[in-house]
Amino acid sequence: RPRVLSGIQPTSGSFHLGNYLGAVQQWVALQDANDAFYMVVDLHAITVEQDPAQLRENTRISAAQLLGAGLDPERCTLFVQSHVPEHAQLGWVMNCLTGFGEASRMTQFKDKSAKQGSDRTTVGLFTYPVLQIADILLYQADLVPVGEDQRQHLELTRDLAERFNTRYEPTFTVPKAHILKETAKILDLQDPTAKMSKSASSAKGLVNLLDDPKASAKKFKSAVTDTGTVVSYDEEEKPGVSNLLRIHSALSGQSIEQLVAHFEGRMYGALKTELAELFTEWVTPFQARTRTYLDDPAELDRVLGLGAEKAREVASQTLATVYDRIGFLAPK
Ligand code: AQP
Repeated sequence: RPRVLSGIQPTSGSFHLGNYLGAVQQWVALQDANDAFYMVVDLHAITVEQDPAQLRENTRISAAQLLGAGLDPERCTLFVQSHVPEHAQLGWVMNCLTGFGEASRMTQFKDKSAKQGSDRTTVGLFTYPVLQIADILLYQADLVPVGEDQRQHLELTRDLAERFNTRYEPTFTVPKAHILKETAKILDLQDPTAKMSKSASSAKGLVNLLDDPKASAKKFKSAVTDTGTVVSYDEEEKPGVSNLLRIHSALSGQSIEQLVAHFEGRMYGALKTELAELFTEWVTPFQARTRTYLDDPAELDRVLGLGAEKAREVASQTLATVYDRIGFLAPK
């Protein structure tokens, strides 16, 4: 069975709708036909300053949301990145194989560091894509389900896998990004030229899954569209309406064509109201399931403990092979 690997940061407690539709929904869909490994990437979270108690809490909340969204620990391996020390270990090796210039070309780093200023930007934020390379290669992943913003990092991962395989000997599977066109870039509800993002979106543009559903419903109803009235799909001319149609389609399972036909003769308000209802119907049981895991910390710890054990079995083998191939003396 193909191997799947992906991760999500525990930085803000609640995931947002972009995280869910761009990544987590795919994770759930891929867990049956594949050997899937999913993790809460707390090592990545500390590339920006975190409050320790909050980070611990957010890591639990993130794992609970993944289970609430439908990951089943019987059908996939769910773990916390820092529970598997091989990530940091292979990360160092990959740092030493990555060119400073090629890492400097990562647009996500350029954008984020420009916003933060160089004194507040950590070296960790700079090498974050390199740690991500280690995350993926440790598991010999074939497929990495992510949103569009990760495409460039996946290209770098492929380059580094090939570089290692050529410089030493074939060791790593060269992974492919699994990016679904329709949900790869969910847009800010108030600024449909920008992606929905926890750090850049305004409160009204960002739909957090754990917020009061009534507040989220209001955000859909006041989403920015355009001055037209006809509900049709046109990413250039109607980015706001098209974004709402893509979200509806991903939540309802109906195609965009079916939705356009369904809304024929009705105005944007009808789409917004229906989407608000659809989201509420989905998010209410999601929140209840998430809460049951949060209310049972012993069960959550058990799931994450088992996951880390399964992950380490694979990760430690890969790391041992890598250490041998690069010429580290084995301890006796
Ligand atoms: N708007 C989005 N549309 C589709 N997919 C998205 N992802 C993030 N935003 C969107 C995908 O979610 C997964 C987890 O991402 P992460 O843990 O790296 O979260 P993030 O990138 O920190 O989320 P933000 O909101 O994008 O954070 P900031 O604002 O800090 O940059 C990934 O697969 C990502 O592609």
